[in-house]
Amino acid sequence: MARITSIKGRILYNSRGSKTIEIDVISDNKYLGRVCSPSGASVGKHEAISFPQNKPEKSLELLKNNEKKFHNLDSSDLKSIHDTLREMDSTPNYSKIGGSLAFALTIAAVDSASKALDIPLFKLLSKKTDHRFPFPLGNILGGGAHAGPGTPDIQEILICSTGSKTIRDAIETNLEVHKELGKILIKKDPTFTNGRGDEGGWAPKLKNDQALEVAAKACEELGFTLGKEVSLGVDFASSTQWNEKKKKYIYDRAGFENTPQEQIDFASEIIKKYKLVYAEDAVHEEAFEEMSALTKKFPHVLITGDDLLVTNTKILKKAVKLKACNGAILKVNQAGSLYDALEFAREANTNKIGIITSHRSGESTDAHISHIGIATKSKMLKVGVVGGERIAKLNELVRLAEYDLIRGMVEI
Ligand code: 2PG
Ligand code: MG
Repeated sequence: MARITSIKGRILYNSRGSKTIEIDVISDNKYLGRVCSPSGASVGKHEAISFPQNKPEKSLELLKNNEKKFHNLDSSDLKSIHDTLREMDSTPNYSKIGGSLAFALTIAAVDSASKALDIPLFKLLSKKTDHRFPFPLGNILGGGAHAGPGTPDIQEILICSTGSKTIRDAIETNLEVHKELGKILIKKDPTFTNGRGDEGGWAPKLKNDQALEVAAKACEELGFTLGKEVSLGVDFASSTQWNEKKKKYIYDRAGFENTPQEQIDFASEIIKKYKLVYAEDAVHEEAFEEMSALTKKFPHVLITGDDLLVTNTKILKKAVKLKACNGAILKVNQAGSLYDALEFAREANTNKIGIITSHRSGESTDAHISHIGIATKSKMLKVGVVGGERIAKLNELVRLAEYDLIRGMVEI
């Protein structure tokens, strides 16, 4: 067993250049666990808040005043660490200490324990022996809250190498499609600047349908059949379009509006036409009934809740009751602590809801979520395709393939 001997925090910057915090947890005076907090741009209403009063400095000040409470705790004992955080902040959304502190401190503690015990992090988090690789799911074309005016309203068009038998092949296939799409975009518009959105997906001046067309074309030009060797996914991030007053989805950039029923039809058309394997937040974050309709209609597509569930076990229970999804995004910082997120994963697995462990649009170069994705039996790991902070997570998967501890890819 390793015991926490010190905790320290600092202000750093995420991939968007915004301030964030990094936490060092040291066990037995020498084993360093280090984690930097990510943050979202399209944020769910019920997520843990990042920092009290939006000030990372406040979280660090609170940590400094309470650091001793964590000393001597077993750094692998997530429950005790979580409970100690909860003594500092019992609000549902970590409004006192900030979800970023809960995120970084709990993951840094187990990171430190994994070093002290010389066990890979995923194995420390899940003692089982049947670990498998999740399929990488990566943003190849971005719009919405992740890219500027002129790009599609739809936030993310994603690629998943559904036919791959190895993690390296899955990563390389995603890279190939991303690259091919870049070539197609420049051919289509010679003035295209190679601009990319927050997550490394191309950010061209295209409407939704044109963007989907070119994404499909990139797969086909490489000789792939959609829905076989590779499949497309979409994060509609529909809360961005939802206008509560008008009770309509406003597609500003494309220039149309959808009633709730038209939105279901809009998403259904896209799912069918492009043989999507994955559809995230196809309706807004409180539209449980519409999500149920889609889940019923497409039992073989991962109809996934992100803003809908915000990695919150209570909300997931409600969604399960209403059959509102068959896929669940897991973002530790939406929940707050890693303990909260693992509870969410347990609930999802018990109810056969496919887990998609995900990055945030504002990221660090940490790769802990690759381990968390394996430990939670995630079907997919949504971490982008290119960009240093995205590739760091994919490269970690390649390293992990060297161990004989992981047996191939999960089933989707
Ligand atoms: C999402 C995420 C990650 P953000 O909506 O799924 O792709 O974006 O981190 O901005 O919420
Ligand atoms: Mg999302």
